[in-house]
Amino acid sequence: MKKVALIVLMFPLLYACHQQQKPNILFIMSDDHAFQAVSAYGHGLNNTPNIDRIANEGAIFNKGFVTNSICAPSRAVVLTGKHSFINGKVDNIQAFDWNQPNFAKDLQAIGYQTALIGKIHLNGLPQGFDYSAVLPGQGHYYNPDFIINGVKERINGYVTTITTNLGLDWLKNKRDKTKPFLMLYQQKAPHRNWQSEEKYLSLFDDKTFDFPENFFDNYEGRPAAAAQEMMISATEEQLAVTNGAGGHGRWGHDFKLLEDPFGRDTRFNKELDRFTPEQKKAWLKAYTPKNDKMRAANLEGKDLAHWKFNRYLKDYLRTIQSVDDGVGEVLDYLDENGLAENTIVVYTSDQGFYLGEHGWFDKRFMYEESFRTPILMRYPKEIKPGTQIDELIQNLDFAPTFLDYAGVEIPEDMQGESFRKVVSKETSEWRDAIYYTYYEYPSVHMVKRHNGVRTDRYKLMHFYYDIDVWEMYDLEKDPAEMKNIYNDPNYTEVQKMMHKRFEEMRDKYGDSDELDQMHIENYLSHRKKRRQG
Ligand code: SGN
Ligand code: CA
Repeated sequence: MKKVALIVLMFPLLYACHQQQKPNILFIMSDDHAFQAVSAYGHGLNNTPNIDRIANEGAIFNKGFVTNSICAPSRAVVLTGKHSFINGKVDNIQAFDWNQPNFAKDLQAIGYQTALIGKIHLNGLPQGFDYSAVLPGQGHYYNPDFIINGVKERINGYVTTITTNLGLDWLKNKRDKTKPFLMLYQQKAPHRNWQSEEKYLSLFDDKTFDFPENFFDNYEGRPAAAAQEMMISATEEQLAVTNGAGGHGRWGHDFKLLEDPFGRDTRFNKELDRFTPEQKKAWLKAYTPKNDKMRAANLEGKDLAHWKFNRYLKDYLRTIQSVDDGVGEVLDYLDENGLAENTIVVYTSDQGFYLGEHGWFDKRFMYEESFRTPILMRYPKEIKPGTQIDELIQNLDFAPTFLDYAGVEIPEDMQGESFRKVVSKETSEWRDAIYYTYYEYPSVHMVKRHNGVRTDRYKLMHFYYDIDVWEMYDLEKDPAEMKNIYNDPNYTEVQKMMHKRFEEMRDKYGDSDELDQMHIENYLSHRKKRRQG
């Protein structure tokens, strides 16, 4: 009898202990962070020692991909574990339905305490989070507004630092320490227009970066690639077409020639108005001498392209340095509070980015640099330090994976799969193909609608709507995707096989020509309404 009473008495305690056994989840996502700019991937552009720590003490994913290479849709895929055409958030423009299930809601339901901090880029009040402190829309780099539990307030300072501080404050002071936690800690950086923190304004000044090999691409055999508006070094004619619409790299906004020599692009000057006098002073001090030197050099042709490429890349990498600092602070907090062992840490981005490959910045295309995304993951209980993952993993898989770790049954209609056993190396059984869709067209950067399938070696893509073009690549022979081998007689069998895989993928995930057509109609009517309203 006594024994029974004791067990009954101890039950809440045992329950609490059991709850604590559930792993915490710290999901770190930055915006537009190319894997080429995470030093753990070995490209040698920059140093990200804190992000690298996650891989050194855990796993690095060499074939991590998104399903739709653009911000808001990617976030919707992460939350729901469903492709864009199922969760409904196909582009940055149309609304996201927060009423649908998401993995944060599922974790909340079993007693997790949940927080969402930083950029989310989805309209409406986030659902599934006990605490949220988010940027409205894209947010600002300097003195940004935040919406904290639904209430807007301006916070002075630099956005990356503020986001980190909000995250640390939640971990230290707002968290219920008896509960397992889920924290989505999501940075705005390194999103365009790459405004760095004051202390990094001169980082890389002593460095010169070489063009990637295919910077001067002629887009032969790839008409959709030729039609984009995301050139780092566009001609004046190209700039004139897109000026105002924000496409190709712009003198003021992107290259920060504080006054546009052609007198058109004053948007960046306007943004400086947001700065405090001290911030502005630091910026002018750093940029004015560099800009004067550039103007005096009267650069042309390849030299001018090289200057633009360097200005772009350095600004981009500078913003990443602050992201890395923040990761370091949060990892230190876990260490110092005995949380490292029982916390799953993921570092990723909402998609990849072009750092001059094909002459570009931005993303959207299913070509590797933007289709891929960095994924690094640490969980000492199950992942060995230095693990390399070469399976085809997608951002679609995060939700079911986290639910798996938390011991929640994965809802049947989630389309991703748990990669828990892949990353612990308990299984080598995994999918051998992945599916991709992109919809936001016509829009900024003018990347045409397309979809496709990628296997370990080959990629088949279809561009449609105002074009009907297939592309195919042999990634083993042509990793830079410069030669479209669609209809190449040497690949007839491969082409047949890839078409079959493409149809299989569309069937498996529930995509179709009818859905594509519906998205086109929705998009056009939405744009029309916006123009009228
Ligand atoms: C803004 C950027 C674009 C970028 C989109 C989407 N222009 O429009 O370059 O492609 O956001 O980015 S900017 O001049 O306003 O920075 S996303 O990450 O939100 O998808
Ligand atoms: Ca993005």
